[in-house]
Amino acid sequence: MSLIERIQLFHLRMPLVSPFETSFGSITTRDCILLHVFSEGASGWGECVADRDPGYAYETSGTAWHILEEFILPSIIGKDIPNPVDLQLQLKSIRGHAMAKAGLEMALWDLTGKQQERSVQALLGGKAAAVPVGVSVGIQASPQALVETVDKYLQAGYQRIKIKIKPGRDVEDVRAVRASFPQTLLQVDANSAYTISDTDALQALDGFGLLLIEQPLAEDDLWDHHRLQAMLNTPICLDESILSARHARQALEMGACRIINIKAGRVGGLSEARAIHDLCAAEGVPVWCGGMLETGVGRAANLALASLPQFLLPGDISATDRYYAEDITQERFVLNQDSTISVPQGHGLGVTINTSALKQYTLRELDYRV
Ligand code: NPQ
Ligand code: MG
Repeated sequence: MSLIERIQLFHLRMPLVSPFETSFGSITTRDCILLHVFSEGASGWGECVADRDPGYAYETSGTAWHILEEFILPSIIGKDIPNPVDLQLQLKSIRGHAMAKAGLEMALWDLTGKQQERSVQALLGGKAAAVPVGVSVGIQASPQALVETVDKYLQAGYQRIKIKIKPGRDVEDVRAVRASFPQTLLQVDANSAYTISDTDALQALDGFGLLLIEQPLAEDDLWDHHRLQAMLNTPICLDESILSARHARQALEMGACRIINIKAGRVGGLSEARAIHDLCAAEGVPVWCGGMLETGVGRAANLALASLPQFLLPGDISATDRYYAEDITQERFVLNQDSTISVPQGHGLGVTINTSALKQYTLRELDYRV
C-alpha cells in the first residue's frame, strides 16, 4: 500500500424497507460508519457494521466512532501500511472493538485493490463468479404471518430461508413454515436467547430437518454449546461466539459446533475472516457468510469473502431491496435466477459511492488528516 494521508468518517442512519425483529429487539433504521481512506491519489471505502444499539454485540456506532477517532486513526495516520493483513498487528495495543478495526481494514482492502487494479475477490483468493445466498427473516407477528413472509421471499427466488427464533417463538414457527414448505432449505438463529436449561425447547426443533441452529446460547459460552451439541442431531452453528481463528479452533476441538458463520466485522476484518475460512477448510468444516444489514460497501465485501471455496452453505447476503429502498452505492445487488448474487469484478470492492445519498443519510462526519 502506501502512506495513509487522510481518513473521513461518516456516521449513517439508513431507513429499512420493513422492521427487522430478532430476539434482541426490533429496528426500523440501521446505523453504520463508512470510512474513506486516502493515499497518494487513490482512495478506498470501508464499512463498520456496529449499530446504534448494543443488541447483537457490545459495540455501537457510538463506541466505534470513539475508538476510531481517539485511538485507531491516530495510530495509523501518516503511517505506511504495506498490506491490509498488517493492520491487525499495527492495532494490537487496542483491545477488542473488532467492528471498528474491521471497518478500517475493509477500506484498506478496497484501496489496495484500486492501487493494484485487482478486485478484493482476487486479493482474497476467491474464484466463484456468483455465490449462493439466502434470506434472514425476522420474527413476525404470528406463525401465519411468518409463513406469508417466507412465501414472499420464496416467490422472489431465495432458495434458503433463515428464521429468527426466541423462547416462546420457536417450535410453532418452525412447524408452520415446515408444514407449508416441506422441502425448503431452512435454518434458525436464536442470537443467544436460550440457556442450557432450555435444552428441551431446542431438542423440539430436532425433527424438522433444519440445516443448522445458529447461536442458541450466550456468546461467551463455548462449553454449554458443547454440552448442547452432544444432545442435538441438528448441527449447531456459532456466530457471536467466534471472535477469532483461535476461538474457531477451540470451538471445533471442543465439539461446540459443526458449522461456523463468518462475519468480517465480528472477527476484526477480512484477514481474520479468511484465516477462519482456511482453518475450517483444513478441518472439513462448512462455513457460510453472515450478514449485518450492510450497505452496498459491506455487501460487496461479503460477496468477495463468500466466493472463497469453503463457503459451502448459502450466505445471509440478500439483494439490496431486501433491506434498502435507496442505498449509498450506485450499484444495487440483485438476486439471480438460481438464488445467487454475482461477485463484483471492478477494482477493489467494485462499488462507487452515491454522494448525494451518502449526504442524505449522514448524521455526522469527521475529516482526519496528518
Ligand atoms: C445474525 N444478521 O446473523 C445477524 C443478526 C443481526 C441478517 O440475521 C442491526 C445491527 C440489526 C445488527 C439485525 C442477520 C441487526 C444486526 C440482526 C444483526 O445474527
Ligand atoms: Mg446470527
